[in-house]
Amino acid sequence: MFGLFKKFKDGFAKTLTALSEKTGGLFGGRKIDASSLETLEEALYTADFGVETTAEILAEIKAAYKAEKELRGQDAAAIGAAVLKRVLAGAEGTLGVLAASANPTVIAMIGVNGSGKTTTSAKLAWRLKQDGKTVTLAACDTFRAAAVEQLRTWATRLDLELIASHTGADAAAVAFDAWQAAKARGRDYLIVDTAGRLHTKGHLMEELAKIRRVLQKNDPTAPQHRWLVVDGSLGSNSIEQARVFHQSFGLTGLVVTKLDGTSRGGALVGIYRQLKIPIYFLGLGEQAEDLQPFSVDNYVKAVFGLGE
Ligand SMILES: Nc1nc2c(ncn2[C@@H]2O[C@H](COP(=O)(O)OP(=O)(O)OP(=O)(O)O)[C@@H](O)[C@H]2O)c(=O)[nH]1
Ligand SMILES: [Mg+2]
Repeated sequence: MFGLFKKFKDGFAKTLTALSEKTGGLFGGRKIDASSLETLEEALYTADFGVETTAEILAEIKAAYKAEKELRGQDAAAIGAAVLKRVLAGAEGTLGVLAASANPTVIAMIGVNGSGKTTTSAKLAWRLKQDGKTVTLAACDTFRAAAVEQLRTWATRLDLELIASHTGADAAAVAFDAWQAAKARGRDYLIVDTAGRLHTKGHLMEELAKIRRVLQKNDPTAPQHRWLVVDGSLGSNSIEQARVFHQSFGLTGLVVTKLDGTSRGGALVGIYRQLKIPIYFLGLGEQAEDLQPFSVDNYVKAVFGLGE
């Protein structure tokens, strides 16, 4: 759909601009030559596509160039897009698979400080509501002062149902109560916002484990989704923290945020390549509608300037 693609196109505009500036507009249609191949390699690397993916893209473009000296930039972009699609095979998360089996289906947002958990929780609740689902939000960041208010502000603005306590309250108790409320009201989804924590801080990681244990008293399969919210503008630096979160909680999905603000939009390729955890949504801006379901097709077209 054009509207969806436009979101991706706008969201990845900085990445595309950086790529085309560095390569002197290579994807615009001019002929490939040895030096443009070199600048392309550098540009892909700078945009954080990673060493392996960059090498694979270059190898295929070089092979095509060897066979066809009249190869144009657009052909190179199409080859790059095909490689990316192959690398990202299986990367699209599909929500809803579990939705019929668990009521409510619980989605826990976890991650380091400032990655976008609270914003993503609100945006996702709004999106599900637009889709006709019923949703409860649980304000389980009781650690940071003003965290509950931040989520409440979103909930008020978007008319979302919120279960919250006060700063300093037991986060697991809030999760338990929120689940009970969502159950009693027959809600489809419960979205649990949690406090930001460094993956290296044991006691904070233990709090997450407690939230999970307490939710499991209500439903042994909860939280069905354990999503790591990753700041995409930090690039591939997020891979190591993701590994640690994955070891502790068995992540089921990723949300990559702030991709609109960076020219390193290739980072999600490296993140997926290393972790092989499906990406459900991308954060492409600060408004509610800027949380977009991850589409490999749209992503690939947007970063390489293909499509309408
Ligand atoms: N441009 C842009 N900004 C975003 C996006 N997602 C989140 N932000 C901004 O990033 C900042 C941090 O977002 P939060 O949702 O508060 O992050 P958090 O993970 O809940 O932070 P803590 O609870 O402190 O750990 C806010 O200013 C958000 O508006 C995005 O996709 N694009
Ligand atoms: Mg937060």
